[in-house]
Order: sequence, then C-alpha cells, then structure tokens
Amino acid sequence: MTSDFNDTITGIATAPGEAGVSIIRISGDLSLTLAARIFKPKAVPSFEQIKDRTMTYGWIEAEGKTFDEVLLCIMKKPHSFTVEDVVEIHCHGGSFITNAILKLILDLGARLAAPGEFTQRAFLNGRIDLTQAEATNDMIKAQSQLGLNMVVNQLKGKLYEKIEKIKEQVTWMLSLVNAGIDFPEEDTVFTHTDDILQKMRDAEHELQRLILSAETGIKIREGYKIVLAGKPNVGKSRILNGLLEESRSIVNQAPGTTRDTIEESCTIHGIPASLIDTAGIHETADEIEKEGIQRAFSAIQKADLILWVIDISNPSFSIKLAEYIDISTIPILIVLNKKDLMPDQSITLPDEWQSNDSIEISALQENDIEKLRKKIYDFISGSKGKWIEDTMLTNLRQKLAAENALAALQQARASLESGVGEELFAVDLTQTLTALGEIVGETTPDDMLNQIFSKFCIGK
Ligand SMILES: Nc1nc2c(ncn2[C@@H]2O[C@H](COP(=O)(O)OP(=O)(O)OP(=O)(O)O)[C@@H](O)[C@H]2O)c(=O)[nH]1
Ligand SMILES: [Mg+2]
Repeated sequence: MTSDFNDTITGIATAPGEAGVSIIRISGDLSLTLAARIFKPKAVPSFEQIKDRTMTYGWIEAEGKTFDEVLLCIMKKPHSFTVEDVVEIHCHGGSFITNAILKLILDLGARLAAPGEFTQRAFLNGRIDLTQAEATNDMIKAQSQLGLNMVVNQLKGKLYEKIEKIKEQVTWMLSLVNAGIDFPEEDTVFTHTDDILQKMRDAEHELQRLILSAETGIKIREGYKIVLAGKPNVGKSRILNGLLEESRSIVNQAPGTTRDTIEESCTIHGIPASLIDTAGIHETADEIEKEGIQRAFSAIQKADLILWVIDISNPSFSIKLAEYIDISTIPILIVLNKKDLMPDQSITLPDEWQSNDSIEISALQENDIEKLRKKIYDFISGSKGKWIEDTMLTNLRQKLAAENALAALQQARASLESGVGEELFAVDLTQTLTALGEIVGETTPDDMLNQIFSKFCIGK
C-alpha cells in the first residue's frame, strides 16, 4: 500500500533542550527534494548518489550560510516507518540549531507534523496496526522492564495476531451463514452447528482472558497506586522510606509528622508503582491536619492497594475505613508494624478485618521490608489469576472494544442456540467483527483515531 497523503511533514523527533544529537524527520513525497536543497554531502559527490538507508556525512547549507555538520539518512518508500520517502537529519543537539534547520525545511514547503502524525501515517499506510501504533508510544513511556516486555510483545504484533485469529474464526462462521442465506437448500450453518458452537466458546474464552489481562496490563503501563494509611505514628513514613530505600518522608516519634500526601515512584519486583504516604488519620481540631487527613482520604479513594498500617505495640482499630470508602472495591493489606517491640505478641484482628490479608513486620528490619515488598508483589500479581500473559490488553480503549466483541459473540451464540434464524445470527457476527476490528484499528472511527494520535509526542 502506498501513501495517500500529498503533503510532506517534518518535525523534531528528539526531546527539546540541549543534547548530543537532535534528529529532524521529514516524511512525504517531497522529502528527498527538500533535503537535497539544504544538504551538501561530503562522503559522496552528489545527493543523488546517497545510498538508501545508510548514514551520509555532510553539511546543512542554505541562504549562502553553513548551518551545521550533520549525518543524513534517506529511507525511500516503502521501506520506511511511514511507508513514505523519509529523511532523517542528525544534527548537533542545541535547540537553536535544531529549530533553525527545521525552519529551513518548513520554508521549503514542508508542513509541521502534528503530534503522532508520523506514526499515524505508518498506521494509515498499513505498516502497523493500531495496537502496534499504541505500543510505539507506550514504549517511550515504559517505566519498568515488565512494562517494556509487555509493550515489545505488542509492538511485535502479538496482540494483533491474536485478534486476527479470532476474526478469522468469526469470518469463517459468517461465510457459512452467508452461504446458507444465498443457497438455502444447502442448510450450511445447521450442518456445522456443533463445530460453530465449539469455536464460539473458544473465541469467547480467548476474549475473556484478554479482558481480564487488561486490568494488569493497564496498571503495568501506568503504575499501581499504593497508599500507606493508618493512625498517626504507626510507622507509615518509615515503611515508605524502607520500600523506597531512601529517606524521602520525615519520620519522627511525634504523632502528626506527615501533614501532606507524599508520592514517589518505584518498582516492586519490576512492577511500576507510586507509593503515597499520607497524614495519620484521627480526630483533630487542627485545621492543617484536617486538610492533610482530607487529602489522605482522597488518596485512599484512588488507591489500587491500601497498606493499612497498625502499630502492634499500641494496636487500635477504632477507625472504620468502611465508613469512609467502599472497601469492597479496593484491596487492603494490613501491615502490623513495630513487631520488634512486641516479638511475642500476636494480634487477633477484629471481625471487620478478618477477611483481609495481613503481614507482621518491623519497619526497622530490611528483611521485613523485603518480606513486605514480596507480599505486595504477590498481592498485585497473584490475585484472581489475572496475571501476566504473553499477550495483554494495555489500555481502556482496547478493553472496551474487546468487551463489545465478547458481548456480540455471546449474543450470536444465544441466537444460534435458540434458532432465531440465520439473518440475526449474521448481524451478531458482523457486530463481533466490527468490535474486533476496532481493537486493531480497522473499523475505528476517525475521530477516535485522531484522539489517540493527538496524545502522542511531537515528532513520533
Ligand atoms: N521500634 C520501631 N519503631 C518504629 C517502627 N516503625 C516506625 N517506628 C518509629 O515510630 C515513630 C513514628 O514513625 P513514622 O514513620 O513517622 O510514623 P507515621 O505513621 O508516618 O506517623 P505520622 O506521620 O505522624 O502519621 C518513629 O519514631 C519511628 O522511628 C518499627 O517497626 N519499630
Ligand atoms: Mg508520617
């Protein structure tokens, strides 16, 4: 497939600011012509002799001036990221020089690329599907090795292949239905009913697994919000510092030390997380503390996991968290802290906490902090079997489309089982295909596509 775009776009592909090298990209029919006007190769006698997909050394010269010493790479269509003629200029990484070269290219007739427009062209020109396009952007934002592994799989097209496999099955069913409609005497669907039903159940199972994977996939991409909360002086800040392995939050024997929420990023056995320390929750007339406690509750409400800290040496269960938040929706791990002060004391949790998992630690012990880290990892990763798969959904858009596909497929199966007729069955199957197509970008509405790519970086 070749490009339908008749304009040539350009943009700075590297981050703004001073750097060793900056890269300016040009893509479109005029790329080579524009680059030839400003690039004077030194390694070969003329621009025409520059080899495709190799770096050529030379100078940017225009308006009788020399702008920069650069390396230039041309990638002729269709063997480029966008499937168009692409030129990359690797210049010195100062903002002024990079923008001056960009301006030369714009003055020669290129248009400044919108955010994500290079990737959008790669997608619209059929080089990558929408999940791969999303992966290119997520790659830049990956916060952990685990996140990177997940995105690399998506970039390699694993999610695309899985969806295509399900689509193939549904297309096969649809072809049987259509054959049945066109040649009623052959009764095609009904001679294959058992086979179709089995394939439908298999496809539903695949979709269910994918939908389940989204919860983890999204969190691995965005990071888990883990909130440390509890009464004052129970050791929340000390635990935060232990998990971060740095003295980030002030620890003090006086209750009410932490007054505002403190958020820091870290990884827990490879899982990206935001750890949030909060003000101790208690009755107070102090206006600043009240505000801090308010902030603690708002952090708790947004948490993916709450570490509810109790001081074993002075246990108190007077705060009923259920009165403030819907504890059925947010997992809570009870951290019984200061075990070193009461090594022989074991705590019986009150009834309302009985169903929660708990761990006894001393925040002063590195071993115990590691135990807690492992517990958090198990908590996040092991729950409900929704853990890492080779192929995962990584954003809400993909998840919603997969849910629509599953609902349409289940409806199709119900239609087939109740024998409502081939036409209705065909409608449900077509809806399934449309929803599956949305995941990979084949049937995604234009405004949604524009919205997706507008969130990409400039020059990507
Ligand atoms: N012995 C012992 N002391 C601890 C432990 N964890 C914390 N502490 C001490 O308990 C006191 C309070 O610790 P913090 O981490 O400031 O407690 P906090 O829950 O953040 O308190 P606020 O910010 O006031 O709500 C400090 O003196 C800590 O050194 C522990 O496991 N064992
Ligand atoms: Mg504190």
